Amino acid sequence: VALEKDLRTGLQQSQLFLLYQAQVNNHGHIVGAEALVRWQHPQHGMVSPAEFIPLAEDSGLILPLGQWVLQAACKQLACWAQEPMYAHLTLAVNVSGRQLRQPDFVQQVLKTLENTGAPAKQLKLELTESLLLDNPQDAITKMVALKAHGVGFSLDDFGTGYSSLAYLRRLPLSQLKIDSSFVRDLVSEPRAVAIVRTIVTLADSLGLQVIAEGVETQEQRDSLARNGCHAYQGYLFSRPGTVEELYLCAPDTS
Ligand code: G
Ligand code: G
Ligand code: MN
Ligand code: NA
Repeated sequence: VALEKDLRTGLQQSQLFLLYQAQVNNHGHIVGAEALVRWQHPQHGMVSPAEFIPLAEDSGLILPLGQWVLQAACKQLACWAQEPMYAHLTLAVNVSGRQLRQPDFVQQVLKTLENTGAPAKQLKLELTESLLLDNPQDAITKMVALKAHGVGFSLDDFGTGYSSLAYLRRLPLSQLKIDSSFVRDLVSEPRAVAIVRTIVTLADSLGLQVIAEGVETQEQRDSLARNGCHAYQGYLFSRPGTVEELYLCAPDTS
């Protein structure tokens, strides 16, 4: 409860900030980033989102927090759009269930794109399977509306939830994100390789892009590439860092 009150204050006092983790293609060039929120608590230091996002969801603070993240991410995207070197970068933003369930979620996203000047085509919203299962029809309707403006959708932690193939067929996704648990076991477990290969095949037949998360070693990256993966994210390429740190990653010159 004390932490919740601190979070409310922290949100008002700009204690939250975004870090960016690079997403690279098969040539090793950066094609985008995922925005990951951080909280610099005045006494406790850095608090992990794994700790404060669930808290924010329970208290409803996730709504102003989520809006702050979206606004900050779109400002960054608008900045990149002005720079020829960075104009092609996409930015992925995590969306929580409670955020998506807001009746005016679509309008909020569109308004934020408009007032920041961020190009809709370069915004990717990351949703999880469990979040979508809550009320699939409502989620699909909102996704379709945003997609019509160019916003992309990535299914985060893919393979760990319970999404049926029937839903997958109906969801207007642009990307599947292979969960880090499969990536971690790739080199030691043939069954993890089989799952990765199946996800890639499924994505290819549905016309979706596949990105793997939590890629920490060259062996993992090579196994993913051999099995048809399109893009990668993880400590092997870059830790979540400031935007300046992100610029140190290899630019996409292809
Ligand atoms: O950045 P890190 O890997 O520590 O993130 C921990 C968890 O917090 C992950 O599940 C991640 O998806 C989530 N997370 C990070 N940033 C955000 C955000 O801006 N909004 C939401 N809803 N979740 C986030
Ligand atoms: O749930 P989501 O996938 O959005 O969260 C991403 C989380 O994974 C963040 O907390 C981020 O810091 C973490 N992360 C990113 N890359 C790696 C990695 O290579 N290894 C590990 N262990 N964690 C990672
Ligand atoms: Mn994510
Ligand atoms: Na994930």
